[in-house]
Amino acid sequence: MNQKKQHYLLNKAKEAGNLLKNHVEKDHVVRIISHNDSDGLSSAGIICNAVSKLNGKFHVTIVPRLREGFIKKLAREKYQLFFFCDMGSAALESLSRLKKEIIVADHHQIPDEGYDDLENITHVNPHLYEIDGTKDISASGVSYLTVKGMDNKDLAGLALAGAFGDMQGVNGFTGFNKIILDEGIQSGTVEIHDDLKIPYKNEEPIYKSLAYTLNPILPGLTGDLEGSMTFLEKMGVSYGIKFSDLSNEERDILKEELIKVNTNIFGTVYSMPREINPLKNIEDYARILDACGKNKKYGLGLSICLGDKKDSVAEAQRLVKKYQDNLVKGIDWIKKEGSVKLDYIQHIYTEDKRKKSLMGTLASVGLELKYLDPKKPVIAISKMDNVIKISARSTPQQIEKGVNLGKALEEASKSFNGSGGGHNIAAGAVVPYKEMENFLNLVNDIISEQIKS
Ligand SMILES: [Mn+2]
Repeated sequence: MNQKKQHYLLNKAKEAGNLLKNHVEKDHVVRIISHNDSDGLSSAGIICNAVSKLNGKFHVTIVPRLREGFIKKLAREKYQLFFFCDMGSAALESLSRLKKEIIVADHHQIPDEGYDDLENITHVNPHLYEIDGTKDISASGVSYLTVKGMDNKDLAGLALAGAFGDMQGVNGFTGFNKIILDEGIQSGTVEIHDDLKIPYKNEEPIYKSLAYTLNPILPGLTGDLEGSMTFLEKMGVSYGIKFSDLSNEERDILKEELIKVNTNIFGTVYSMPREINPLKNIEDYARILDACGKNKKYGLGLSICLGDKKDSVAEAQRLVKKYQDNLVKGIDWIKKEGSVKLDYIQHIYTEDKRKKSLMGTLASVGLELKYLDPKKPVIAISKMDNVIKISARSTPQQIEKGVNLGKALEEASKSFNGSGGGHNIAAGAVVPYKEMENFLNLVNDIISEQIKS
């Protein structure tokens, strides 16, 4: 049963891969459009690597959302093949108007209405085969499946980085992600070992690494530089040195104490032995791409994926530092300010430029650290000129009760001339600023319906 579904997805991916190859062989420049997060950047990176390997050319654009206006602009371009990664499944009708051949490699929910087989679109999406696109495969995984048959199994690690970016590896990889992991291990490009799952072990002093640890969350340490210093001082470990410079004995003490804070801190660490630090650690790789995306340095993110390691990584790390600094401040803000509560949802709001790109993360971390009410989905709002950008986050417990944020935001945003959608656990939307109150009330009503039905 399960294997059959997997087989269908693999076949579809292969079909897309063959189409890609045919176009490259005809010397067509592949027009790649992808999303601006680490999954989107990894996806684009995977396709670019595959096209390069075939000695083909590509033209990439990274966007935060697939807007109608942008699709219209694409319709005027002369390319023969458009390849959409990490987006497109919700816009098939519009995309089909591009009239050229189109591949959509996405893992977002597919709207109930509006999916027909459109002749010029090869649509690769796990949801078509009842495979879970929120935890079993990300867009970078779908992209990897598309090109892996062309001698690209070395890209498995990059596919996993994208999965981490979409929070899929947090409790171990399952489904297709596990298959991709096994292929990476087999090809010798991915390794696993048990260790402390803290970021930037070779780059940052330990107290900072601890404060920057989000997966898993470390109560009292995550987002808290002082808390982390005190924690290390108490056990007699110098907080100012890097984890990689600790003695074995110190590492053991630290491990023991951290496990008391959160047992999940010790577990499988995924690495790519052929990469340089910090890309070697696949989760750090994902964090670096994320920082590139959030700072709109898409070219930088892609060049890292494409093999320009040293200079690009150094530049990306400066972005990471800035990002981590803002993150720590943001968590402190959530801790102090909390959220505004409605009956079924809660919201946080900012006009601060430094917080805007962090709101989704702050919502997740706030829920996990219980600075926000873990029983209610968080609607995180950033004001951009005359619209508000929304990142919504829920928890597995809320989903079990029926919460589906992707559907709620899609429906509510449409009612106010906005757009939105995503996954049950995480979703996004954009709506006019003047409709903010109405929008929140409608989301509140929709969530209440979801829970009751
Ligand atoms: Mn994604």
